[in-house]
Amino acid sequence: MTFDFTETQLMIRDTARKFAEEELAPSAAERDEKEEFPYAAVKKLGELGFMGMMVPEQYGGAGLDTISYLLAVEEISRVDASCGVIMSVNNSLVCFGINEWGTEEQKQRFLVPLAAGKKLGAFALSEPEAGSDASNQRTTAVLDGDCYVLNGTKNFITNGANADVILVMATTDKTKGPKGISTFVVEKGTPGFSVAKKEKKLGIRSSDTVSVAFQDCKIPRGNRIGEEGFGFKFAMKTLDGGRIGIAAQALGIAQACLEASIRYAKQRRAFGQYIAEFQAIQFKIADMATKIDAAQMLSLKAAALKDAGKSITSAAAMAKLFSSKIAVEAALEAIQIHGGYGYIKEYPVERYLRDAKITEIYEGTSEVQRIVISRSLLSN
Ligand code: COS
Repeated sequence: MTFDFTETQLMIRDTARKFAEEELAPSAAERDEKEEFPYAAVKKLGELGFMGMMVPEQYGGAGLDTISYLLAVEEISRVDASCGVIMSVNNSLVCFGINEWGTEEQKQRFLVPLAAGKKLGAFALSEPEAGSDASNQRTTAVLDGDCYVLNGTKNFITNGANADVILVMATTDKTKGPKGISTFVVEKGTPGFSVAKKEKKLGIRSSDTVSVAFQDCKIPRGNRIGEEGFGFKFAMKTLDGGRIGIAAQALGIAQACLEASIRYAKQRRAFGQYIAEFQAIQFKIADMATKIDAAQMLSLKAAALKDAGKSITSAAAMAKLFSSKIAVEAALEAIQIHGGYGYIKEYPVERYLRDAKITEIYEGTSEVQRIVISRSLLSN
C-alpha cells in the first residue's frame, strides 16, 4: 500500500485546482444566486478532458484512472459543487455505461462527443414513484417494428435541461420486475421528448434539475444499450461508480469548509485574541480535518478498487455515506465558527451547507447506502 499519488494524478489535481480558482471561484456565488448554468465552464472542462476522464482516448476521453477523476471532482467541488455534479454525472453516469456496455456504433455516435465534452449527458432513472425504490419503474418502452416507443415521466434529472443525450431506464416487460427494465439513449430533439419542470433548489443551484417527459417518443431499436432486461443492473452498476463521484463532491465541499474556517479563525478576534487561539475552535478544526482524511481514505479505496477491476458496490456506498455525512457536519461547524457571518451570503459557508445536503440524498440516499453495505455483510 502506498499513500503517494502518481505524477499524473498530481498534475490532474493541480490543473483542476487552478481551473477552479481561476475560472469558477469569481462567479460561483453569483451563479448560485441567479441559478445560472455554467455553460462556459462546462465547455472549458470539456477542453481540459474532464468530461470523459476515464474513457479511453480512442473514444474521445482522457484515458485516466478513477483516482485522478476523484481528485478532479474534489477540486472542482471545493470551489463550485454545482460544476462538480455536472461533471460527475457526465463522467460516471453517462460515459461509463456507454463505454462499458455500448456497441462500437453506439460508442462512435454517443460516447465520442460526450467524452470530448462536445455534448452533455444526463441519466434518467428516478421517477415520481421510483426514487430509492428504483425498480418500481412506470416509464414503458414498447417495441414497434424497428423502434421503441417510450411513455412516462422522469424527475430530478441533473443536466436534464441542457443534455444532448439522456440515458433512460424504462420497463420493457412489466411481468419481470427489475429484470424487465432496459436502458435507452434518447437524443435531444427527438419528437415526443420534452423537458418539463425546472426545480428550484436549496443548493447546487447552478446545476439544472428537471423533470422530463416521454409521450409516444419513438427511438431506434439500435439506441438500446445492452440486452433487454439489463437496465436495472446497468443502473446499479453505473451508480456504484457514480457514488465515488458524489463522495468526491462531498469531500470537496468539506475541504472548502475546513479552509474557510481556518481562514476566518485566524482573522476574527474576540475577547482580545484571534478565535483560532480558543481550544473550542481548535478542536472543531481538528475534528473536521480528521473526518475529511478518513472520508478521503474511504473514497480513494473505492477508486483504487475500481481501477483494479474489483467489486466496488460496498466500498463506494461506504465512501458516499461517510463523505456526505462529514460534508454536512463540516458545513455546520464552519457556520458555527463563523457565527452570525456564517449565516449570511457575504461568506461562502452558507452555500457550502446548502450544497452539502444533497450529497446525502442523490445517487442513493444515506439510508440506501446502509442497505447496500449491510446486505453485502449479511447476505452470506
Ligand atoms: N451491481 C450489480 N447488480 C446489482 C447491484 C449492483 N450494485 N445492485 C443490485 N443488483 C442486482 C441484484 O443482484 C439483483 O439481481 P439478481 O436478481 O440477478 O441477483 C437485481 O439487481 C435486483 O436487486 P435487488 O433485489 O437488490 O433490488 P432492490 O429493488 O431490492 O433495490 C436498492 C435495492 C435499494 C439498493 C436499489 O434500488 C437502489 O440502489 N436504490 C437507489 C437508487 C438510486 O441511487 N437512485 C438515485 C437515482 S440517480 S440520482
